[in-house]
Amino acid sequence: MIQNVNLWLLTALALSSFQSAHAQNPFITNQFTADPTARVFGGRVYVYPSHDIQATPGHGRAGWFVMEDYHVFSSANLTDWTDHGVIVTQNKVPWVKPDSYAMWAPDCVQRNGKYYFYFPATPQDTTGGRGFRIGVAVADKPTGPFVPQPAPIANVRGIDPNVFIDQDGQAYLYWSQGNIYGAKLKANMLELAEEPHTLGELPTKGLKEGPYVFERKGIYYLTYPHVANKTERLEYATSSSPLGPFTVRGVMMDESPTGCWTNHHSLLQLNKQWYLFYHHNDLSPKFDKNRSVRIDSLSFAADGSIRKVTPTLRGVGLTDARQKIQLDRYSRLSTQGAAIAFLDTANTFRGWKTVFAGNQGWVQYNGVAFGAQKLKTVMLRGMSAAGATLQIRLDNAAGPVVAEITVPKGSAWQEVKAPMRAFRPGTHALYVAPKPTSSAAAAVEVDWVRFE
Ligand code: FUB
Repeated sequence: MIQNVNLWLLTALALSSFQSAHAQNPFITNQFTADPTARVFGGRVYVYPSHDIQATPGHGRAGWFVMEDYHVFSSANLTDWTDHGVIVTQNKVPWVKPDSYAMWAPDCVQRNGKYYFYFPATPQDTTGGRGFRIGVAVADKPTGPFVPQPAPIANVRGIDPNVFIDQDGQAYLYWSQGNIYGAKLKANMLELAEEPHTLGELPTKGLKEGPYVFERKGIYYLTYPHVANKTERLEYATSSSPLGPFTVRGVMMDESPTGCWTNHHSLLQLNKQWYLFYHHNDLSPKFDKNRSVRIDSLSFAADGSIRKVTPTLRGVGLTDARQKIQLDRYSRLSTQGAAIAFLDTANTFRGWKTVFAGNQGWVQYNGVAFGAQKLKTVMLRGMSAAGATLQIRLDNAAGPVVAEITVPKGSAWQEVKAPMRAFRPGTHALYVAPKPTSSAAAAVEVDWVRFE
């Protein structure tokens, strides 16, 4: 089915500069990112993730999470993302142990024109006990500069801060440390207004962490990763009040089929569509502590229950036909004759390719915006040892062939072009497959396709 698109996305796409095309999952590919908290400030989406890095001698613990700073990313359309750079770093927070590399999952909220960034870290001063504390940094803009408070929040020990501001203006801080805790915040957003509550109606077996609370139609949703079996899955509970009592409702996202041990999420509603931001280890399949953030659409049933989200590579939003369309972030892929591989296994940040092995393979990529202005040419980056011709159809296997494009014989990547046979305005899926031949089609690899 063609990607669900709303008018807002179409407008935003039309207005955007199309400088980059990262609508697909993962949507940040210039670094490892995890634990995404997404917020809308002034009509723009901001994502505050953790920033995983690799341990090097003397910098972080090998085989574990290594995080020294936070970046913030923003987008007007969930398709084109801007990295605004580092906003908080472990060496510049007065209370944080500078070589702890433990800047775990953060959150950021806006209140009275100020932006409050909440983050967990290891303190220098452990006289009150070992373990994580939670601090705040304050800015006038969502991208900073953020000024860290001199000390962590009193009476809070743990990780994964999340702040919810109710419609009556009361703000609540949630966090985890074995259990999930919550407490009212003072109006200054920097101190607890009461003793922490343990949100005790949640599962007692298996780790719970990463709370994210929101309200919809008078129902308060407490969502959290929980290890019910082997790895974390995303679950939720509901209540008629922000601090419970909560009733466990079910699973929003199953355990990762590929074994990424953590998951961590946030939810966002934008122009009537809900989205789930979460993470997976796409760019580091062999080491699940180098993660990457993803987005997929989410919906509610009439009774307020959350429909389970199936993770996709395609993600959300439209892809402009004039941008490089990464078919490897597919909507559908044939079970035989087509596969996805890294372009360069030594540098996964270079992305993926689609590998067609014969006549049976095909790939479908939904939500390509062709616009109204006629496009005449298809460009493709491909490689084929024996040479091969691909057919590009619109919508599905039965759709019209809009181009046939030949990748000449060769052992290097080539950018080839072909005329478009037909132009259909609007939004379509692309369906790409080797041109049927009487003998087995030669293998061909595709990095991207675009139109001009
Ligand atoms: O990113 C470090 C930790 O992994 C987070 O704080 C947890 O929620 C889990 O995602």
